Amino acid sequence: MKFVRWFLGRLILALDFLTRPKPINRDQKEQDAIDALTANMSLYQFNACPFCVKIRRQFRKNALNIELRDAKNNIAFKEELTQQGGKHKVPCLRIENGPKHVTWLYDSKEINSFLKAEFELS
Ligand SMILES: N[C@@H](CCC(=O)N[C@@H](CS)C(=O)NCC(=O)O)C(=O)O
Repeated sequence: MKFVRWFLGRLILALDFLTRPKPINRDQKEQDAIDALTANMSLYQFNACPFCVKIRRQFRKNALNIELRDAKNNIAFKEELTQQGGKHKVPCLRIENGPKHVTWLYDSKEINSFLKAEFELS
């Protein structure tokens, strides 16, 4: 079972690599404005999780430079996610709107809807 899961994970990563979307090219001013917004965000994720791959592809396609945090192998990130976010489930987008106002957005569909609304993606 462990091997099957490992194998499926590698397959997902290989398919992702072979079919990676090309990032859009914005003018520098527009990209800087988006980078300023995404600087307050980070994605807690697992490398081979299909839902995380879906979100990473969305980042890449839309040139969203959002920090990736490995919540499987990095104990500190795993604890942050569980204790501050509320559960050890990925993907989870952490959005910091000021030092005391942090949102932990779980579920790939919710994250994609948020990104579409926030950055006016098609
Ligand atoms: N419906 C969720 C499913 C997310 C999900 O099942 N994530 C798995 C990894 S693929 C997870 O976090 N499992 C918890 C764990 O392994 O500790 C989504 O679309 O984000």
